[in-house]
Amino acid sequence: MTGQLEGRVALITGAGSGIGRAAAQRFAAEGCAVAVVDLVAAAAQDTVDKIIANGGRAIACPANVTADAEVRSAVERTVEAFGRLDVLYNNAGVNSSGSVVDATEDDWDRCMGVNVKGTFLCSRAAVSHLAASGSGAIVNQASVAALVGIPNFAAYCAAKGAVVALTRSMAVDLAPRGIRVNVICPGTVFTPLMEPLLRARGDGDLEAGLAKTTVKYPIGRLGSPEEIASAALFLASDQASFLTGSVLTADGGMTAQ
Ligand code: 1HS
Repeated sequence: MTGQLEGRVALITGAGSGIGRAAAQRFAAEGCAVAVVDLVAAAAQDTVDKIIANGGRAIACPANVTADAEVRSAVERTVEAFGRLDVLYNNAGVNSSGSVVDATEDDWDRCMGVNVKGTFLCSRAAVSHLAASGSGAIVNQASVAALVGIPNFAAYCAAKGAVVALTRSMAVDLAPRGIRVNVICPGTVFTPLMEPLLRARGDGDLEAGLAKTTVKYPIGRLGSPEEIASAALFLASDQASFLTGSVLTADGGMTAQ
């Protein structure tokens, strides 16, 4: 590893599993102290234990990203522990089920709450610290679902589209404070978030669902959490110093067709 985030501090939401955990581990390996935020305390602690076992620095901050008081507490704990905050990776997300015909209101509210309101609340709580760092960066997590219609995924498509629009809004508003804001649109990665969708797509057969999904990807496979973490690292680092308001697809060509 090359120390791309040496001396920096990052807060990563949804870092108890999947892409968030991979990013927490990668950022730590690049010299970054990491606040691991997750709804599930044990999952957050597990990520922290893995980082510390590899000689990195991390703390667990269990929090619900839709609850402002919990979000603010996680940010303040991070700054107390590590003295600063340079990077916010708004990775926490949930999917949805159903088309506009049959999606439920509860499903819609939960999906918009975690994906969109969570991004808003975490960003709002972090802005003053990111501005003070002098190298502040926010990385938001959207999806290819922000760019193309995915069947039976109405709320998720809408939520991720909103995250892209919010990213552009934040990029404009926060540039004068020295904070860059960019968004990743990952294609499908096999994570706990995706497993139910893939299983449903295969009528209960996960392998069949995976096969139906893989054919959508010109590169011939799904992504890995580590590949999305690499994209996040780039956007968080000084390597991306002229990027703000950018929408980075990391999707094996899925939206290039
Ligand atoms: C959940 C993730 O953001 C991907 S959206 C679904 C894309 S695909 O499986 O229909 O190619």
